Amino acid sequence: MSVTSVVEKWVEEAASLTRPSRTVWCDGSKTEYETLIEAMLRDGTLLALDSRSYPNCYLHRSHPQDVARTEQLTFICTRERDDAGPTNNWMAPADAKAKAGQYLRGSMRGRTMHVIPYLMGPAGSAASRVGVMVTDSEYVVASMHIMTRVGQVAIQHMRGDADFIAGLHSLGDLSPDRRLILQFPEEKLVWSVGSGYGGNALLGKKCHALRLASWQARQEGWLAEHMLIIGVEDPEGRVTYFGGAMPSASGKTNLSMVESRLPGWRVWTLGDDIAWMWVDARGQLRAMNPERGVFGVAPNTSPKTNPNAIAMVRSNTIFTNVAVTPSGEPWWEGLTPEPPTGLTDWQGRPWQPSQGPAAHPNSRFTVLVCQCPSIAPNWEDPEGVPISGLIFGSRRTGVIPLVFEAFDWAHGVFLGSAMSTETTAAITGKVGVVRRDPMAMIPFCGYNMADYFAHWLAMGPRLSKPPRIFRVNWFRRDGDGKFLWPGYGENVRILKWMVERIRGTARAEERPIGWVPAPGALDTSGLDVPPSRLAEALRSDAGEWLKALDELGEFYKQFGPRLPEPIARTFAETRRRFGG
Ligand code: SAT
Ligand code: MN
Repeated sequence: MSVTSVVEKWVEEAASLTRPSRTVWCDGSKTEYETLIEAMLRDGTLLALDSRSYPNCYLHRSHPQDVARTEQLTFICTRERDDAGPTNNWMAPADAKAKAGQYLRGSMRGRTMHVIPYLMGPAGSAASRVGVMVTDSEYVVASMHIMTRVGQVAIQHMRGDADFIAGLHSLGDLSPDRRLILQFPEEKLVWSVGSGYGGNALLGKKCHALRLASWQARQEGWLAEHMLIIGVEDPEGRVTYFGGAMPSASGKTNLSMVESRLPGWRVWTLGDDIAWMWVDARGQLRAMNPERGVFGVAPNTSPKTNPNAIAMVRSNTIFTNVAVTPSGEPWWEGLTPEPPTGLTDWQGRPWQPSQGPAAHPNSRFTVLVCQCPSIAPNWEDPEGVPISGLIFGSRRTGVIPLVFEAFDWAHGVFLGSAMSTETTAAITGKVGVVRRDPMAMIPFCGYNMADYFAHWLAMGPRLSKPPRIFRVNWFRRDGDGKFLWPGYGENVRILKWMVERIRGTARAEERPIGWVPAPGALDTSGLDVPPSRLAEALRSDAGEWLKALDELGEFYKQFGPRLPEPIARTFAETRRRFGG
């Protein structure tokens, strides 16, 4: 493989720090993938699953203390603390390197360092970007094969000798005490040590495609977002494209491949986690998925909740931290109504129901997105797809209605900035705690969040027809704790309303928070949701909202004068509309 001298020099530097016994350059070939799998089957890193029902599927069990992203160990390392902003952990670059350097010095002794040139985005796209990561984990190499485009194709897309994000990853000793995930946006650099799991270790994903890409996107005038991309096709065959931001493990993958329950309507999958978006010469927002695979949450994925995902993971899939049946099939909570007998849990122990879940709540499947039955034929279009609507969704038991639409672009940006959500097992820490998560980017925005809001606001005037912005909450419950809306396949009814809003045909009522579906405007045909229950799902209570706005005001305070004026103004207007 021909690489630039800058890449070679950086790889040599990484090797002189970590001291691997050999260095292997990855070419991304099928043979390379198979060789890695065989090696991991031999040393126990992977276990083969039943080859008849799950051909080419494997199970990996991670270290029990390395099962999710660790945000408290994740840092943005800019020269100026203010450039990371109050919502990010910050470390000065020199301090960060000194600290992580201790863990990385000699960390690859006796091991192989794999060099992975990877491309984020489809071949031939001006929006695609290159990364080069090194790692001492074969599991990470195999996962990167699935999640990104590895090999010469990456090098070919470099627009200069130094046009790449450099990523240094080492497992270290996997102890959380010696774990750091460090982003250096000014140096286009990532250092990650001490974790082999997910977004901590597959550096193309959150570290590159969100934290560093969001920094670059701001400088260059585009957006790197924690968003799915879907195309919603109506019965006449017209497709309307949406981007949708939702926090980790809150239904983004399910919505991205949702099987429509409305006759004639269907949803095409283009991406399930990350969208890169830019404004084209005509002022149209366009989006593409920089990834090639899905790293999806297994628990609660079932033929009912996500039939396309179930079909997608029946071959060529790496499962991580799921349980196994006696016949060697993967299993997780929710896959079947009752757990099969004789399960082995995610740590390889015989499972008893009294021990808690058999699969880890953040167990995952890693698989090519093109294996999804609903994959859009144009998902790799180098020009991306035109986006007509943006969706902000979070997980809230109360307060936030099922769906409503922003008055305009700036109001939509305000709604995104106001998002809060109940935490999930995708991050270490307590589950179910409400936390602020603007645009579902709190763990992933690589710079000062106040500047991020300003960047979003500045995109508006550049758009000839700004996408409509919608807020959704599938997770609202009634007084008895029951979900007010059935969700999953029925969410297509909400998407239909959005398409009709974009076309100007769906009716809505003006409320202090935005446009809410008018009675009868949401298609509930054949659905057992009485109008009163729907009204409850759509309700916005002034008392609840004023309290929520107080909490939001507290959150905004930390940004001081850096909070953009239109956000502060829209916040004040919303309070006023509620009589506050
Ligand atoms: O582990 S990841 O960060 O890739 C998954 C997620 O939390 O979205
Ligand atoms: Mn995600």
